[in-house]
Amino acid sequence: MDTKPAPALQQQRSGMEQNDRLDALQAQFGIIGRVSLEQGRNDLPLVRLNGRHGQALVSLEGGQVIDYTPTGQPPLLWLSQQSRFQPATPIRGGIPICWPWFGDHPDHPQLPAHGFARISRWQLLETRVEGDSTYLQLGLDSSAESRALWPHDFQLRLSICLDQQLTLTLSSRNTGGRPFTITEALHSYFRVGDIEQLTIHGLEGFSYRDKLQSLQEKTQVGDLRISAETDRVYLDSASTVRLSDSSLQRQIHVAKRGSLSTVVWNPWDQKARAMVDFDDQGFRQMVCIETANALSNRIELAPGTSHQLSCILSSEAG
Ligand code: TA6
Repeated sequence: MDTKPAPALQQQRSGMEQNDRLDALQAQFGIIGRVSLEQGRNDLPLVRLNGRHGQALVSLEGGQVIDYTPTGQPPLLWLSQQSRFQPATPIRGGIPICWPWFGDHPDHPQLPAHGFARISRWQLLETRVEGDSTYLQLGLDSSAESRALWPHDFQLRLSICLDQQLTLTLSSRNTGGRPFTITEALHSYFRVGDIEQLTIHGLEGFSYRDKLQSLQEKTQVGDLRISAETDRVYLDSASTVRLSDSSLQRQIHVAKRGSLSTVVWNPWDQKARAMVDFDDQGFRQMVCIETANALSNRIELAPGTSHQLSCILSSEAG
């Protein structure tokens, strides 16, 4: 196992080369009025999806949705203004892809937290439009660099559908000759008006592991309100979570398929200040509700088999 810090999992490109490449991607994948390529901060390539019901912005660096704004509403996702937008560096906010491990690597804590998918350059594979639905598919396959971090062969596909909701499906396929185990998360950062005016429904009665108290097992009693640092992994739960935001007068629904864990995280003030890419007061306008398979909900994949993890995000005023 390579114990050096994670190598940058993509080649640096010159400015000109990047522009040429973006033009080529636009020519191959652009769809007038619905899909376009653009350069984000530090020239990172972004794919903008448009539709009657909203718009979304996806970074090829990390395969990460960084904006989702339903028509007539404020953005649904939170994105730190301090995010660094550098290659091989996690983007703080949106929907990071945590794969092939959630949290610290179980045996090698010096490896990148939340795995390497979110610090890799994903390939743009397909775009298409069907009526009001706009589709995008990204891919990340095993490589010499990834094998240096995790000695398995895989094929990852992220399918994104923008219509009346935003659906992400992360498909993991074992293309090697040995079984492997993954933990994973669509680590969604939701934008709220005021964290202390938010009620989280749908987790009552489920047991969770409290990451702030050595993974102590507890049970959720009633709805969840957040008024301090919170970092919990709810287990064996396939339920939809509803965020009732009385500040923005909005209900957000986080439905899921192929996921038995739901992670709830807010760093609160001290942790937020300690993170250079996290706005000091940003914790007041965000909460992470993560669609995951973590801890005992890990996934074993035999050679030639695959697993799909989906989150379906929707919202309405009220
Ligand atoms: O999902 C919750 C969590 O695991 C927290 O413990 C915190 O570490 C958060 O993810 C953010 O992790 P990151 O590596 O993106 O700073």
